[in-house]
Amino acid sequence: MFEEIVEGFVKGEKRALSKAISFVERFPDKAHLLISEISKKTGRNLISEDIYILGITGPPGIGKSTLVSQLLKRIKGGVILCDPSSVKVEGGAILGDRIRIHIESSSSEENGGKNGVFIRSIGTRGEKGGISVNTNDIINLYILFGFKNIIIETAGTGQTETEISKIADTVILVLSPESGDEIQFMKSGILEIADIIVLNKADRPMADRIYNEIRIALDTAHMVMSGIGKDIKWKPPIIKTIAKDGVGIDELMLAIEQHKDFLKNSNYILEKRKERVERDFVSGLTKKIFEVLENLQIYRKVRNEVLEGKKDPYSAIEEVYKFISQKMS
Ligand SMILES: Nc1nc2c(ncn2[C@@H]2O[C@H](COP(=O)(O)OP(=O)(O)O)[C@@H](O)[C@H]2O)c(=O)[nH]1
Ligand SMILES: [Mg+2]
Repeated sequence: MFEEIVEGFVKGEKRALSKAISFVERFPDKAHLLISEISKKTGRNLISEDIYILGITGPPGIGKSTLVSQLLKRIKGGVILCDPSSVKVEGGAILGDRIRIHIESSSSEENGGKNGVFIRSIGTRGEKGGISVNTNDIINLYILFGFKNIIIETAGTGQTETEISKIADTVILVLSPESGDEIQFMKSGILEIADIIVLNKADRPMADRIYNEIRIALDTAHMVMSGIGKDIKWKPPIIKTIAKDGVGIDELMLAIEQHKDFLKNSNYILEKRKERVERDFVSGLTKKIFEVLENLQIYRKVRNEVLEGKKDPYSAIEEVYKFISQKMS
């Protein structure tokens, strides 16, 4: 069933990669079947230390996509754009991002670029904030395809930012001179989210004032964390950029390299890789087990009794659990 996709994938055809992504998006419950086939054929290691995942987060309109397109002039790899606005605005938002990145990046070409860059926009289906359910599958497909760098752009709400820091090795938090409120809101949380802070739209008035506010927020966060005994070894740099004009991108690249070195030296990348693969494994398996459960007569019977108010959910749990453990022992 997957032969054509798998064959093309192994040959390094971007059309096959594109088809594989469409498949996992359309049939999430069968995604593991396709990915396992591909994984067997390519033999690539999902927990390799050579892989680097960069997350870019921040409010909509702050310049994330513009930054990504600038970075793509210097980094090659697979890009995932999680755009929550694409849920509401039919087609338009996705297209907008694609076109902007397409035009501004000299090296990118959607679906079939020859320069080692591949960009995919995905809707988020209203999931928590900016990260789609399929993000991990797509990351794994990129890794299996052979990309060493993966960039994920996600529009930030508080929750998404924590999500992205679980997935990405380096998280860039993008702010702008208009972000005063956000900085107040985040305060000490800022250190838990951001490895690098970008102050984009530095061409706008008040950029210096906001720069200082971020500096103070970071210092305070640092003091608070040290105060509660947390040993903070990495202090996020603040990089001023004008993404639309390519200003500050070299400095940003330097900060990215420095953070990468920091991670490598502290053995952190491998740990993160393992955690990600474990999460995939456990959540995938849980879903499968639940499918089995839903087909059990006792589950459906007990569930109905709970819904009809005939049984309390706590004893219902015990009843189903006992049934299953007896069957399995
Ligand atoms: N003034 C100014 N505008 C920028 C800058 N970077 C991006 N923009 C503009 O901000 C708007 C939103 O950019 P976009 O990259 O789509 O933001 P995203 O929603 O965070 O991905 C676009 O019109 C960009 O041209 C900048 O450094 N300065
Ligand atoms: Mg964008």
